[in-house]
Amino acid sequence: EGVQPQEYVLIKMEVQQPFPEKLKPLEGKNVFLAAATLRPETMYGQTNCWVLPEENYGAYEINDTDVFILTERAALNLAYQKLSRVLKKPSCLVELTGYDLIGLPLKSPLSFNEVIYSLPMLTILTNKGTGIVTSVPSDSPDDYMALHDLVSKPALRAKYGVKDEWVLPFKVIPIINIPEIGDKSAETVCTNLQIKSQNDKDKLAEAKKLTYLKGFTEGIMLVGKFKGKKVQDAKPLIKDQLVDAGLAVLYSE
Ligand code: A2H
Repeated sequence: EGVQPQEYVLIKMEVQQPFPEKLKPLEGKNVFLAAATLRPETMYGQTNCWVLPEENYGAYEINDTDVFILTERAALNLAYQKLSRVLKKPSCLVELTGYDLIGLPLKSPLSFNEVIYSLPMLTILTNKGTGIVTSVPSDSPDDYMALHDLVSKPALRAKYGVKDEWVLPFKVIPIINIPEIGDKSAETVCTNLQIKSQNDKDKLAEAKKLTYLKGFTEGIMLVGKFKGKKVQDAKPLIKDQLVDAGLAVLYSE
């Protein structure tokens, strides 16, 4: 962990009805997978959500109406940031694992895809964020490769019970232009570097170096309310818009 606190935007990805058996006790509440992101301006391009199959998650009461699914570690931090029904105390309604979350249909703020599914990602770190990550394969090399793995490997889909219709057709949505790289920077850089899978750590680190700084300093929004604006100018505006509309909350750790 760094010296400076990291501020994440938690995107409220709403679980759609009907709830599966495990989530039935939550019937009547607004239930969200709470994805931690540093890039709220990319939410237009969400194609799915990521969970870690072997991780423990819980459904925590945030207030009288909202329930967030995330790790216990994150729930405890949230409780100290006034994001718990009981002050400083996480209130868990249902204990879950990542496996329970695979295949959940979600409605996520700003996403052009109206329904997206929760899918397995094997590189999620358990010691940061919420353990839930939203997937934007146009602009995140990690997301692009994890999705590419599921699309190109039927055996991987079978292993985690991922239905074909949750990942296919695989469509990367252009949302940001980066000069000299293009409109789908993550896909372009992963292809150019011939990255083989989500586990190709060194090459993925290189891909991220090539895209992130440039995306932030030179990227231009291709879509949404701030189309034509620079990413660095649009980002705080989109963050505020999401928070003000109750579609996201801020969280530090
Ligand atoms: B970002 P930092 Cl388009 N394990 O959101 C692994 N990755 C995690 C995580 C976890 N526990 N929690 C969050 N993340 C991801 C969008 C995005 C992100 C784009 C481009 C870059 C990018 C869509 N995925 O992150 O280590 C989340 O993915 C670049 C760093 O705390 C979150 O933002 O700095 C970011 O990593 C947080 O990473």
